[in-house]
Amino acid sequence: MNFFIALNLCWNVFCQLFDRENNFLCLKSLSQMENTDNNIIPLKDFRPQISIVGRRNVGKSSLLNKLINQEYSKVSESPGTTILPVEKEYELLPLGPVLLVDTAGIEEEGELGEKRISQTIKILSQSDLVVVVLDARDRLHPKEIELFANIDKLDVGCIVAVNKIEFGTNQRLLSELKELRITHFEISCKENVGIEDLKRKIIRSLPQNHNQVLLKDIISQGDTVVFVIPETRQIPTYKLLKNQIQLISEAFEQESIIILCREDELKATLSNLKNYPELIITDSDNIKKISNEVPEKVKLTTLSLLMSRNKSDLKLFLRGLKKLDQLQNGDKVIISELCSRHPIEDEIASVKIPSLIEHYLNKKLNFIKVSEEYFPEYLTDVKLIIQCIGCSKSRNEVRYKLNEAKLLDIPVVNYSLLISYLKGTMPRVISPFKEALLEWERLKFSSV
Ligand SMILES: Nc1nc2c(ncn2[C@@H]2O[C@H](COP(=O)(O)OP(=O)(O)OP(=O)(O)O)[C@@H](O)[C@H]2O)c(=O)[nH]1
Ligand SMILES: [Mg+2]
Repeated sequence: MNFFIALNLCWNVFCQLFDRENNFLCLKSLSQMENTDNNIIPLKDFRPQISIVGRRNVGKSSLLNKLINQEYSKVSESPGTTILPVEKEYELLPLGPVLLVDTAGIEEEGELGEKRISQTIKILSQSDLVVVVLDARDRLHPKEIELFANIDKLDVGCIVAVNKIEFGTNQRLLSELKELRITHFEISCKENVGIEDLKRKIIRSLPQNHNQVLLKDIISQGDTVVFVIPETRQIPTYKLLKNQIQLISEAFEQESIIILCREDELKATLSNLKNYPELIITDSDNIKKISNEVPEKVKLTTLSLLMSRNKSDLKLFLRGLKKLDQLQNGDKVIISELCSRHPIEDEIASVKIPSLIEHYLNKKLNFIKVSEEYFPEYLTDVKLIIQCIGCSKSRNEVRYKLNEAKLLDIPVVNYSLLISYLKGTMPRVISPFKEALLEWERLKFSSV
């Protein structure tokens, strides 16, 4: 037990030494920390983002100003006033800090207009909630219908505000919204009508659990968790340290017992226990071996799957995985790297994954490795995206990348789920995650 108390103290120190900007543990001296602001947590990552979108001149900037009760974003009667996104950090009480983003209008013509639209689409993919503003006098514009379709693909929360209602509301607009099963709020920024109700709706609609946990929600008080420390010969220790510490800390907070051992100590560790542990966490590389050694009734998963779940959406990846067996000779598959600075990941992307897939399918595919911030526009007819876990990226950065794939309607799976599948350890590795397991059953995978 003393070990855990010591560990908890260490955790507090680690938290202070931890450079969140790079998501690495930086072993800086305390004096260095005092002299630099590198250890400041970028607030944007922890604030839910609410984006205000819509056509030009509908009153987006007026709404932002009404929500914060300040003249912050420029309002004018000429369409196209907001050209670049306007961000405002704000305490939306009683919820807390949020980031409000006012955007350029979406229906502009020409090259510049297109640029602004794609900028707005990128903003959508970074949003936790979107407020679409419509003009009460008009019918739905094709660009607005396209906007709703994109929001739908992203699975992001959306509130529709019909503004300028003092002019009367177009009945055809109302029936078009009804047809699309879109509920709306009627407001007037000019007359200050409906703003408070809209604000309350925004607060209620923001997703809870903005900062997800790695382990806490799948273990209970008194559970025993065995964490098999992965072989760190090739992977720099500092990269894994952060996640290992988070796991240990969450188990500690949950009043679970966590036992750390090396792979070659697992057998001895298990035989020293009176009962089997509730959960074993290991590494993708040794998952097959361990799953053969440990009885089926013991839940087993990998650290990378816990991280994937924390940073993204296992259900989305399962749907992408389903497409793997449908790939044909010559099909284009993107291997998408977010953390290109580690040579080991380079090797996984360019060698390990392609050869595992080609061996499994017995087909020759056209693999394209992409490590840019956004997928290049020339990428057409892509059958599958294989996404890295993004271990050195924040949850939001991974989410933006996945949203891009969603907007392009391309199925996406990530490294850890794909490797577990190819190694024949599915669905066992998702056994601790109820929702993912249900999705697996719903998709009715053929057994590997
Ligand atoms: N009558 C009336 N006018 C409004 C209302 N809300 C905004 N306006 C006016 O509509 C015009 C456009 O408002 P903005 O807030 O600049 O609209 P926007 O959507 O940000 O426009 P762009 O930045 O050009 O895309 C301004 O003249 C506002 O005063 C409203 O509820 N009623
Ligand atoms: Mg504006």
